Amino acid sequence: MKRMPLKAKVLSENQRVAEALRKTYKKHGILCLNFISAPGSGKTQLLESTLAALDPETRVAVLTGDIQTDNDARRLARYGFPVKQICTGGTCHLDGHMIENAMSDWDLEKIDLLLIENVGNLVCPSSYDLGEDAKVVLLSVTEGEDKPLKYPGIFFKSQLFLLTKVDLLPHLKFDADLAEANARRVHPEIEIIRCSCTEAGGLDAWLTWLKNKMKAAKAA
Ligand SMILES: Nc1nc2c(ncn2[C@@H]2O[C@H](COP(=O)(O)OP(=O)(O)OP(=O)(O)O)[C@@H](O)[C@H]2O)c(=O)[nH]1
Ligand SMILES: [Mg+2]
Repeated sequence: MKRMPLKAKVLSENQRVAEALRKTYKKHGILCLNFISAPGSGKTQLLESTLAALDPETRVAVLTGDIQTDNDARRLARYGFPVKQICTGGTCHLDGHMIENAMSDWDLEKIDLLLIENVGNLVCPSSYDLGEDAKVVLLSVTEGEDKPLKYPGIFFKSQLFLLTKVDLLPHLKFDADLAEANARRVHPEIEIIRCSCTEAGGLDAWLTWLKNKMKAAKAA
């Protein structure tokens, strides 16, 4: 009998769990977004500002992955929505089992939007389907315009690219148009939004995208 390499085995087991998660989200009418970036690109800050901006009646829940510490969950829990930290204990990505376990004591009928902050890493999380409706990749303006070309996997798989911290552009030699063109070389249809969590209105386009996505999910 031909033996399957271990990595392929792990990925195919994850795929099985991801398909089950996808069905679960569909059954309960949950829109799930998986946020991926290098450490420090601003995932937690974006989610904090998003939770602060959402109507308190929005039925949103957050899972946040980290190798160590529950810092991010503590930051996110301040907004009054259910939040759980997933500590991976060294693993550089979240997988389907971790999501299943973390949600096991949540009443999924009470959730319309599930936001998952992945472990800070631009490579490993891209291989692990979490059953999400869309991956959202973040790249901040301090990271270099070439990153979509150097880490094409995640830009290829993401529906949306958020270029973060654009309030810093006046202080940097960063060509935002070039970064976006590089992302489009990898994934011509990728949607791109420039964001800032420190400027008034800096998240308006992102919040509109999110609300439209929620409306579309409800109508489906
Ligand atoms: N100037 C500016 N700083 C920002 C913005 N968004 C985030 N930051 C800062 O960037 C730093 C990292 O932000 P985090 O939200 O912790 O980044 P992260 O991607 O969650 O990091 P990990 O969870 O460690 O991967 C913090 O000091 C934030 O205050 C922004 O829009 N503008
Ligand atoms: Mg974080």
